[in-house]
Amino acid sequence: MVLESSLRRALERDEFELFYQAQVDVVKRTIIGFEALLRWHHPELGMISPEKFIPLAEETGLILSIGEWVIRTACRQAKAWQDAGLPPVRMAVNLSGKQFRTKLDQVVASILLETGLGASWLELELTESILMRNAAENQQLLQALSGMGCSLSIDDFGTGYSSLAYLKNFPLGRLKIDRSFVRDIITSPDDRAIAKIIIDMAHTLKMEVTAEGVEDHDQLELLKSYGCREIQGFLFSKPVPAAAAEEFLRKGI
Ligand code: G
Ligand code: G
Ligand code: MN
Ligand code: NA
Repeated sequence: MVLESSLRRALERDEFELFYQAQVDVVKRTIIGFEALLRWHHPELGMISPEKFIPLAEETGLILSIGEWVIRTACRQAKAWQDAGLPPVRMAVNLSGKQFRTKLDQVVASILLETGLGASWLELELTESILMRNAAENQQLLQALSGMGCSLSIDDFGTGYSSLAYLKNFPLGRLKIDRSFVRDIITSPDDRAIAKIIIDMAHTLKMEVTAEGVEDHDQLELLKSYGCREIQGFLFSKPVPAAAAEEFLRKGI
């Protein structure tokens, strides 16, 4: 398949780029982190969404080398901003299920060593499906990553096949409320109830919580009134290239 062969060459041809979306402390109105989001500039097709090529990367196993590139590039960027004297921020990276296997801890450890980024600045976003499978092996990996100081969060929380047991069994620091619950939060009492319950549950379990997909002030104010302190969404910023993200860090959002 054509897309597959170009995906194979994309790394060596330097066609990937990370965009960064701000995560904002809504009380202090400061950026406390960025989520790194992968972009592929295909030479003929233009920009291709990760929704299209991540599944292909997973099928072909290319996700391992691409995923490693993502972690390295994100860590390097976070360290460069720190070295430039900008306010230090957390860097969140999405992990695919295929990446989540033995030796991921070693991969992450060597990238942290190589880039010089402190482990506590790196957050790994996991899906519920990652957390649901082969518990024993997973538990070791999660403990190893958490033990070396990385933060772990659950992405798209509430949309997967969840078991609340993993919230107590695994060293997870943050829930990210899926944007499908935020979208209609003003008009849908059900979505509102779900968002509120996730926020309360996170706080009860001494976890942090981030609402995703916040696009307007009404959503923001409602989430704030529920005690959600951190938001990510187009209201503050879309995912942007590194230079634009750096501007936000310099001038504020
Ligand atoms: O910004 P957005 O269109 O980039 O992201 C689309 C989807 O692709 C999201 O579900 C996001 O989690 C996923 N995604 C973006 N970047 C990466 C990445 O580096 N690795 C993995 N596994 N998924 C990513
Ligand atoms: O699955 P994950 O949460 O990693 O994916 C992040 C995706 O959500 C990216 O595609 C990003 O562009 C998108 N996104 C982030 N903020 C918003 C928002 O406020 N509105 C919408 N519609 N999408 C958003
Ligand atoms: Mn994510
Ligand atoms: Na999400």
